Amino acid sequence: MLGIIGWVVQPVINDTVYVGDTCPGTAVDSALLGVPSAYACADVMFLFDLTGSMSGELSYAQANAHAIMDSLRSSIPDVRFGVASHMDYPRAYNYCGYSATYGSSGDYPYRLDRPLTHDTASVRSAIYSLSIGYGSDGPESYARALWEMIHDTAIGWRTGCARFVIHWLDNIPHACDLNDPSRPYYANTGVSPGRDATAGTADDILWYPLLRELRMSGIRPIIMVSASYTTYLSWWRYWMSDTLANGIATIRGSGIARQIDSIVGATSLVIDSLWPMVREPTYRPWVTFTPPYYTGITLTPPEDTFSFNINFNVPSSTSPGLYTFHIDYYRDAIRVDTQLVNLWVFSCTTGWDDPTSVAERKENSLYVAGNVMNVPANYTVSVYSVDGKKLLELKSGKYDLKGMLKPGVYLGVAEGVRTVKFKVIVR
Ligand SMILES: [Ca+2]
Repeated sequence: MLGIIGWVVQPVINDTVYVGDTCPGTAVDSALLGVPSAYACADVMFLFDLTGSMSGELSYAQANAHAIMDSLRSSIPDVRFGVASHMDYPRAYNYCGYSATYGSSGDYPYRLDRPLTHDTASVRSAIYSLSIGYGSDGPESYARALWEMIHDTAIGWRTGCARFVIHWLDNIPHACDLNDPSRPYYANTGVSPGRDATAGTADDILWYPLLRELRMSGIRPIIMVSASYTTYLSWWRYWMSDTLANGIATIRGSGIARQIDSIVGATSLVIDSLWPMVREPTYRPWVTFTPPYYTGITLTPPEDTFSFNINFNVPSSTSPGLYTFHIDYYRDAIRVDTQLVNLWVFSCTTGWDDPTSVAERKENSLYVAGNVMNVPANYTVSVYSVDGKKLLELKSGKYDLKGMLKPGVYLGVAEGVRTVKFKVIVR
């Protein structure tokens, strides 16, 4: 039979050492997770539609790039910025009931202009180096550009930080599934052909699955609809609604720095779902959380706390030893906290593991009784702390551990005729 004797939950959430109890193999503890109502860090991509009608928007963004970044930096301690842009595919398509020339020669459907960086001067210069193209028909390669926000690994999103894409645009995407009359907004805008630029292949991008994927990736779009062409604002509001992409769509206003700062700030108060997960798949069946998640949260500044009961269930076939894994806590798709778990699993044979219930012991055998350990002639016992540090090596003899170790739980490893790992409690 196996049991959990001691585990340590390291400081990220609570600087507390948890000590488990006795066999059999289930132990319970709880974690209290503090969630601040402001972001500690964020990554922000500026994504520009550079088709002909967007020239006023680009000039405005260029003139205000510094103010936007300064404003966000004053409210979020650690924020990085990047730049990407698009016009449309520079060719004609005739697919899923729509035929048109998407863009002109020189247009492109997606380009990463500056990966995420703390260097705001380089971001500003990347925005200044953008230039307006064409775009031909009304719909543009928005689906492709937003898809790349998830799949272009060169962007460099950080796992533990809030993620935003500020997309400056004025039209609607190409995508075959946009033409769905069961939706409140629909139009026939043709194929979004994906990276291979070929219609009807596996990498074609569908709009509604993309909205869901953005949401699942924790990438929150902030759609800045051009102030000079607001026809599609209600469409984007629908697509950004909390059941689809869960982003924000608004008209680009005249105080853009403050506008973006306040949108980003408002998102930090709302959490769809807060949930813990064991990072290493092997250990997932070992742990259950109660509740498994919290949902529909609106935070009250400066911080709210959420508690989880953690139940460890070590499979009966597990070998004794130290098992180390992580519990990650996510707010939506963003990892906000981590606990390191060091879990000792002992051989829980009666008489070895519980010093208070040793029924039979002989003077020349290995036994622990209270704080006293007897090590027989043919054995060496090493005593380890629960985080794996070797503290003692005991040869043959009788030892009062009270004078040798602080009160607590330790691992004993006896090596001799056989090897036994057992719990040592010093009171
Ligand atoms: Ca177009």
